[in-house]
Amino acid sequence: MKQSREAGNRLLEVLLDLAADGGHVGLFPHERFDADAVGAAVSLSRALRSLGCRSRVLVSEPVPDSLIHLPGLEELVLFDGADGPSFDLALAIDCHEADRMGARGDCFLQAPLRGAIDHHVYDREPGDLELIDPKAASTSELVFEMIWDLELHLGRPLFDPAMAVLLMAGTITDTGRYAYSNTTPLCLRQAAALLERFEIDLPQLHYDLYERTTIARLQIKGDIFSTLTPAADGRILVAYVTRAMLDRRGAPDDELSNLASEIRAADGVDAVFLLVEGEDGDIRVSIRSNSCFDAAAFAAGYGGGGHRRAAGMTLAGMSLAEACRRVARESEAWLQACQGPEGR
Ligand SMILES: [Mn+2]
Repeated sequence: MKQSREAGNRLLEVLLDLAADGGHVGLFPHERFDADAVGAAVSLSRALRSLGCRSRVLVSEPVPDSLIHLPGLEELVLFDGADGPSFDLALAIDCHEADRMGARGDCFLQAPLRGAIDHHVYDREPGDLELIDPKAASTSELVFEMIWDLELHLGRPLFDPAMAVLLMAGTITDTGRYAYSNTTPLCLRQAAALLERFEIDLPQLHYDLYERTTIARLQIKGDIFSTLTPAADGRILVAYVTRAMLDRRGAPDDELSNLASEIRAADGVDAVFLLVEGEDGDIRVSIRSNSCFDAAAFAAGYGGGGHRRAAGMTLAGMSLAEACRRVARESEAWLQACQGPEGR
């Protein structure tokens, strides 16, 4: 906590210094960005420009259908793999490592000053400009605090209506609409402050984030649910989706991790694994847990990461069937280790 406050203060000082002479800041949300990564990045970028910085949000992929309703995303710059722009300061947003950035990683590493704003579990000593607080509900929560502090320091408003929607969207989705155990009093106070200052169409935002769907999405959801296989007497559930299943429905493969959260609601379930076959043959695994099962620690064993109750990892060099068997077998052993054979 103390570390993150100090890193936050150092970051603000560096940003104010850069703003004084029009410095160039690059913001790097993680690959396959979600509402939190992009909401935090674009909000900070807008605030930085208002301070006098040049600022750019570099992404690896176009905006997915599920997020096109968000304001301000026209400023995202799609990294084309050629020589990236050079930045005075590069910030990882909602992640802390270049290997979560895909092809943009080298561009990030070339910046003379690098930092991060993130709330994912971190397993080494954070650097001077790494504001990392795993207790924060979202990266949007951390960015809100930074912009708030900058407003106080400068004595003028920085938040705008687009940031209000972006930051709310980031926290709403990362907390499952203020329902998951990562929900903090602070993020609720932030929501109140934003609602007091701006006209936010909350019903529309919730509809866009949670209810709006397509026939293909409903169909693929049914297909995925029908693959559900219990292990450990139903305390673990494994589901999967192949490329062929997605192609048959013409369904995109974003937002699928929400289904893992939905599956977690089944009675008596401690851990859920949703395996998604990627275009490159790698298998992306979303993990959700309810109990002592530490999803982030499990994922870390495979080079993944995240939070205690929601994490992700990638498996390569094995078939989908093999991957399903492996996560079922290993997670059963993990569950026994944390709960004992008698269960909870
Ligand atoms: Mn996040």
